[in-house]
Amino acid sequence: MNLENKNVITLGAGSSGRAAAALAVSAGADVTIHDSRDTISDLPKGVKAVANATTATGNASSCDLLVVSPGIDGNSDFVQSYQQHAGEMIGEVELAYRFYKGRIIAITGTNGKTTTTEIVDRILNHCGVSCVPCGNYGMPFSELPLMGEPPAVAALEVSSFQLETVVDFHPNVVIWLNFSADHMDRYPTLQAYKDAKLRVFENLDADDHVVVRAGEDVGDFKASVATFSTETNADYTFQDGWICEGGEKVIDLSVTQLRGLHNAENAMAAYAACSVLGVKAEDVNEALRGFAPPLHRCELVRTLDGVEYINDSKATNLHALDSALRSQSRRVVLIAGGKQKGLDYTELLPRLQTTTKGVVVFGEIAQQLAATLEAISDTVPTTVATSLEEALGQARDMAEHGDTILFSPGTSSFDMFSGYEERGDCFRRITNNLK
Ligand code: UMA
Repeated sequence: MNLENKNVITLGAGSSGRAAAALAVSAGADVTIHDSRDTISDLPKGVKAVANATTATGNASSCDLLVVSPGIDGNSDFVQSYQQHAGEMIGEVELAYRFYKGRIIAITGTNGKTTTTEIVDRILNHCGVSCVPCGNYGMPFSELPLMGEPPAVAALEVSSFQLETVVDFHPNVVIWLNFSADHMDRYPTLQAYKDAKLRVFENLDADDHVVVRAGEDVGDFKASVATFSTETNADYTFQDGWICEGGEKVIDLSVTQLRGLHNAENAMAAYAACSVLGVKAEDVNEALRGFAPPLHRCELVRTLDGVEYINDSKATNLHALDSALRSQSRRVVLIAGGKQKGLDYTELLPRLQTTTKGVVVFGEIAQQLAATLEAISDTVPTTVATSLEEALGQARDMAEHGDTILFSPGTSSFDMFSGYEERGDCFRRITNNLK
């Protein structure tokens, strides 16, 4: 892409907006970051900034290229005020794609993206293929083309927000892990959320590869397909702690710290995608020895008085919460709740009835959630807490030796925290201070 002397506006001064701006400057563009915040710090060299940006600022601005950060809704008046005088509008992932020369494994799905991204990264680097995890997790994709020696492969976690604004984006391998409701505060319908995600397939051709969970409805595309499943027939299946390929045991997950069937699926998908690049099962076995998933994903914080404390703060939607419940082998006291983002926990009531002995709810959604849980109150009592500290105290009162206190909120954290990491760190800190 030729950006020499082009006028570029990047919307959003977060990590992706700043990385996109740096990339555009390096390509010779005249770049300004616009953000509705009143101060913009850490500007890349050569980039100008406009703070306090509004639709009025957008109406008065024009550019050759508008690059929108994923967290800013492309349908908002804010973005549209800029788009009307922009030669082209794309997202940060599309911009990075136009400059990155390596191969791309694009990893999407509602849950498990980050763990899968980490496993791909671990396998490939162990097998001598340079790889960097990036995108929705790790560094913004736009940082890769600017590296002195860009990696041969980008393990690119892509969110629906990032996929909304792709145009030519064409990964070599796509992993589709799963799909369920999320981000209903951004999308008008579940189908709109899915349509955004499905855009990952739109430029594939016959030389490309798709790794998809068996039974997922992902429509038609041109690429070869490999399926995985812990439940049904597939190219990759799971038996006695082993990933099986064509029915034969090939990867031993018992030597890793990956717990639960959802993590087995993440590992299968990662292995299948790396196989496309020619890695051998024996090298993957070596690569995964001791592998632990990233923090905040069913992370065992400690065991106190025979009670396990598990931090699953990354569970920001109901599918993730359901997966966490499914993978517990002990009776659970659940701590759930957080931001009100239009999710209905009713669908989880049968699972809660079979797995939990009590629930503590907290956050913006607490009262609504307590009302939903009223339907199972004869077997699963619910209490309401006003803080995470209080929630842990109440959960501790309910738990007995041999139980698990599972912190798996099922929704986002932004009502009380800056993100799921801060929320999980807070849970870990309080837990570690318990006497
Ligand atoms: N902003 C405005 N006007 C608005 C809205 C926001 O100016 O109307 C500004 C904010 O003031 C802020 C900036 O936009 O300065 C934030 O942009 P952003 O939300 O895109 O944040 P980034 O820091 O660029 O982070 C984004 C992703 N964030 C989101 O998709 C919400 C990060 O994913 C990603 O890691 C990063 O780019 C690098 O690629 C985070 C995330 O929560 C982890 N993702 C969602 C999820 O996983 O559920 C999809």
